[in-house]
Amino acid sequence: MKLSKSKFAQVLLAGMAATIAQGALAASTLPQRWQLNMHPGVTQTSRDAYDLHMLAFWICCAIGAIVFGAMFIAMFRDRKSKGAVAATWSHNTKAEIVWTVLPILILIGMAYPATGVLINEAYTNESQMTVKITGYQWKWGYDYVNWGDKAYHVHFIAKLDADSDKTRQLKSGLDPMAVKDASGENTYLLNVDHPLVLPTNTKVRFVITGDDVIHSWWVPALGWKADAIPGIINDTWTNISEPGIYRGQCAELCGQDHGFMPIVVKAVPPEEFKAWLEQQEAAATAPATPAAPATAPTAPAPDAAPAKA
Ligand SMILES: [Cu+2]
Repeated sequence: MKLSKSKFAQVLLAGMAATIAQGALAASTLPQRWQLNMHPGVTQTSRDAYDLHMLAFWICCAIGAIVFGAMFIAMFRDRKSKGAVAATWSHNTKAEIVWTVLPILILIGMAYPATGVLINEAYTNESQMTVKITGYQWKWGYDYVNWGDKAYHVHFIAKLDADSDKTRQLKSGLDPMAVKDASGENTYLLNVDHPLVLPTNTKVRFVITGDDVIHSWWVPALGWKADAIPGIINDTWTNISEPGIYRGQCAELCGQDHGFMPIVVKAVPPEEFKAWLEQQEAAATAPATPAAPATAPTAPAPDAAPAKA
């Protein structure tokens, strides 16, 4: 397993290239090779969660450095070969108070900002639109309830995209790595036929429920996950700052196809969203107005009656 100098340089360069590529792909919220940290996400909630995670991380680093530092200094400086003799005292009230009170203070220091973030996340008032999300075995239902003051009747089901579905079949012989979206990103089991389209810079309230078993709606870039429980309505909200495609998955083991019900959120600027929503609304309400099928079945009826007589 000896690496020659040139081979070593090649490996090093490849590693550096991968790191640079990761930086270039920072805009993507999909996990990247060699990614070591969480993605900060695209909402204030997700950035708050990221900041809390970093706060806890640095506190852990500081504690680790102090504890292991003290341990290694003691082991090195006071080692037996240097003639160190162990102390004989066993209790020290002052030290015990310090190592009890200090962790309590650290925990309070971490819990205080975390509670603020949780309270903010639960505050669904003053939302500008409402979307109802329903978990089914094994797909997601979306209902656009309102946007601003206007009620909407847009409803659709989002399920695993055809490419992933074909590829996942037993003995399909298809290559999962070949399932890609328009940007060339591998989206095997991460793409749906109808993404949830949402406007950016808009406070969107979600009411989330389940139709059969417990599911959980989770898009990491938005910063939270919410259980979809039959008979219960959970509500939460988001406000996406950047247009883009954000992917997630059902995060509650919900049956044999649990791994095949991804979530895709497509965030677009409000003007684009308005046009899309109006188009969907027109399509949703259109069939009722012309009542085309109603005229067809009535026509044969008079013929049928005399024939019978
Ligand atoms: Cu599920």
